[in-house]
Amino acid sequence: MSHLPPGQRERADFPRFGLTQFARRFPAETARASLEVVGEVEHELRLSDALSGLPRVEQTSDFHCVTTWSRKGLVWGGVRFADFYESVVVPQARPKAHATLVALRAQDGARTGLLLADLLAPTVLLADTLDGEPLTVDHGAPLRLVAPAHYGYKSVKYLSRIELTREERGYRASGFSFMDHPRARVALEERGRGAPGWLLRYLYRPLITSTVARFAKATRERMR
Ligand SMILES: Nc1nc2c(c(=O)[nH]1)N[C@H]1C(S)=C(S)[C@@H](COP(=O)(O)O)O[C@H]1N2
Ligand SMILES: [Mo]
Repeated sequence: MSHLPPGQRERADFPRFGLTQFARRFPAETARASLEVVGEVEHELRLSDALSGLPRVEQTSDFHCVTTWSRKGLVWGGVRFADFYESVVVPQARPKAHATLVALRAQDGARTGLLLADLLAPTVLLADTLDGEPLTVDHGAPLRLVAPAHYGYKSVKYLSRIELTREERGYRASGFSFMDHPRARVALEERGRGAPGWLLRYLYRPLITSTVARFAKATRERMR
């Protein structure tokens, strides 16, 4: 028996999803998993193949969108963020000690952030496969973050840049700031800033159907 976190409902499919302003935005580069590491570091990095040479893992985890849909049992493949950080970022970029917050940026312009401590959890991956296949553009090719303990908006698709910064500087998020909780832990129902999580359930749930349709339509139009 596996329970869903508070306020979540299971979905059988795994829809392409996000803020509607991103429905028609797609990554320019879908083959090479390039990644920039910038900000409060001694040396900024421009990696052309972020996962190369790092130990690969497969992980099965549930995925929880803040709008209350959950998809169980996704099998992600890639590299643990912690391994990437310890084996590449620390020795090559040499982050400053006060850089404890990471602003995340995607090729489609999506932005959010997570505490470095949250990113270093063993369940956080830099993923390039899903269910044993290379990631599709729908699900974040060439490279996405997977942070299963946090709401889906922290699992940035088309990840292109990570910027290390000071916690007190904060980061700019994609939508309205109330929609982006700095930690967004699913178990604590940290859906957004300010408003209680249970209240946001009722605000977001009615938007799911039209959002799924809008993202699916954009995908179909891109294929034509
Ligand atoms: N770059 C980018 N990452 C994103 C989004 C997006 O629109 N653009 N949407 C987020 C949201 S709200 C969710 S629920 C998940 C959805 O992942 P999926 O489209 O692979 O199902 O991606 C997250 N990461
Ligand atoms: Mo989401």
